Amino acid sequence: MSLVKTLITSTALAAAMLTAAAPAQAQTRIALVVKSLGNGFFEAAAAGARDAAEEIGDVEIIYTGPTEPTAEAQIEVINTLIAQQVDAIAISANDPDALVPALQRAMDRGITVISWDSGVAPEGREMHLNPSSNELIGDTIIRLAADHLPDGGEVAILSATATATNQNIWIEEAQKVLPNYEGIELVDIVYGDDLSDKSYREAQGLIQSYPDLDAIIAPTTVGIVAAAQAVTDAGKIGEINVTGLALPSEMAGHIESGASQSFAIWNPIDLGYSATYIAHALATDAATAEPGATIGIGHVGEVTIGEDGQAAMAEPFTYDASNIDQFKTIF
Ligand code: RAM
Repeated sequence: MSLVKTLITSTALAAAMLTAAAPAQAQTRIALVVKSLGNGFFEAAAAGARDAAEEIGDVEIIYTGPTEPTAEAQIEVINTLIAQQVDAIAISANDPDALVPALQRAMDRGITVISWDSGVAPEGREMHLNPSSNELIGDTIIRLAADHLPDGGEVAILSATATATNQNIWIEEAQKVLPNYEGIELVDIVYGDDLSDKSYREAQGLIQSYPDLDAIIAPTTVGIVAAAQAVTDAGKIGEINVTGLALPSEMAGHIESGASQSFAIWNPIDLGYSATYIAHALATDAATAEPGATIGIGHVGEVTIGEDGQAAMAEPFTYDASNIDQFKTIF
């Protein structure tokens, strides 16, 4: 690109020749497939994807996903995208294995497939982009609860779907580090399926089943808001701290009320932006998804693919009453 620019500015003749010789650049159609539509986290990621598309130029973003977060519904979406002959599919998966046959069909037809946020098993994608290190996220969600329980206490996890790759890995990592947090007891893990009403009912169930519960940890932006509302409605603010992963825009009120002391998240806009840069680089053969390959991701920098076919972005950032106002208008 910069070489082309230099030539163009060097002489008018070269510019004319270049213009005449350059073939029309084909548009790259990248489908950003999310777990479900209507989730603010994915809408923020889609905004990042559109930013990337605008910067790269000649990229069309097809933001799509099912209304409910199930693998079956995502398979239908994938089949439609195969029929539309998109150039790339960048998916946040509702199940690591169930999507593999459909995504393999896509790859057989020359479609670039990557997963981001919530991964697909290696045979169903070219690479996976993690928002951060899984170990770090697992440790962070326990630490957020433990920070406010100096004498220990009972905590329960309210997750997304039982098959979500990302939440399941984070919970596994959280359980590994639990012994490092003296006195913190994990009493239950329940699933709200990233649906507000089901998450609310599951949080109510936890509140009723565990009268001494000290914290609900929801590693999902949908679950955490529902849990904070359930704690508020049960009159348990100050008794049960709701924490986990959330969007500042969706949790500002619950930080203000005290239903949540703090929570963490990475930048979802940057995540969608980066997934788009990677999908574009692979779809246009500007990069290959091999271990050790480094792929440029615009203003975010670059990522290097590890031996396991995965790359990771930034550390999660913690939000609380001291900084939420700065971020609640961004995502
Ligand atoms: C929800 C989704 C998403 C997850 C975030 C933290 O929006 O489950 O996959 O990364 O929460």
